[in-house]
Amino acid sequence: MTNFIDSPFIRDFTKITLQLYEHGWDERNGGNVSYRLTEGEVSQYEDVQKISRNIPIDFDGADLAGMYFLVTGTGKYFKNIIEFPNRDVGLVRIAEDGKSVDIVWGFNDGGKPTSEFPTHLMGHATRLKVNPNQRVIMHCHPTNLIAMTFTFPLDEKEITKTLWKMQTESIVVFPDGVGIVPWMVPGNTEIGKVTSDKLKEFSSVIWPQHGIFASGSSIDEAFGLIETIEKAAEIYNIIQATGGQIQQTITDQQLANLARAFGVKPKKGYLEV
Ligand code: 2HA
Ligand code: ZN
Repeated sequence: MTNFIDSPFIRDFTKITLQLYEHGWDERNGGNVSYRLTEGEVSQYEDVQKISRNIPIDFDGADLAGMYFLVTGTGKYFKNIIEFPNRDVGLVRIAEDGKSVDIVWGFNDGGKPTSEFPTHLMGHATRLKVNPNQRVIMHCHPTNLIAMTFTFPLDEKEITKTLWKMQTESIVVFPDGVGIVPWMVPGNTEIGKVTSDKLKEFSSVIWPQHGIFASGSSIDEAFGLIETIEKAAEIYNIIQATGGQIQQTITDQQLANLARAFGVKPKKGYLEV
């Protein structure tokens, strides 16, 4: 029997937290990731059957009772997770009353889940209603996207269409567009409520002058969504930095053609065709 630390879940999780760091999107203790695991996945590992601690959460997670989440710890640095997974990451199970979590693996220095955990849980609950395969919530600080939130109007339709037009791939990866919430203090249930409300219709949400909050059916999907949005923002910023003169772009009709060819549905009312 292998130990959980040697499982593919820890391998995939720690690989991505290192990549997020290496992209420069999770400086210091910036960012947080949570990954829903099933009972069947967890029960293969004998060393996750025991509850080491129970800690209260600032959120009523009754809808998620019994679910398991692998989650980054509060104050932990993404650059270190690969080296100290059982210290910087924990596997938690939402307790029956939904008001606390049982730590069943990790956080072995007395740590606890990220300050954004209530927001993650609200996000999981919302996205599970949209997509039964929902597994991952990923928050990070992508440089170009943050920069764009200083110079671009914070309008969902405008920013989505601009990001769609920055590269052919965009509309195929995020046909549902990108949501935006107002600037808010992070790490509390208020930003959680506003963000999860947006996640009803968008798979990712921009936190202006802060970063992005993205969801997905897998670690690769959530990461790929962020990568694609950030790449589009980078192209936008390069265009601005090189004079901003657009000679040609992808038209709304071309975006519609792309969506049809790839079998995706662009957000209703966004394309003028
Ligand atoms: O975990 O990124 O938004 C640190 C953050 C909070
Ligand atoms: Zn953050």
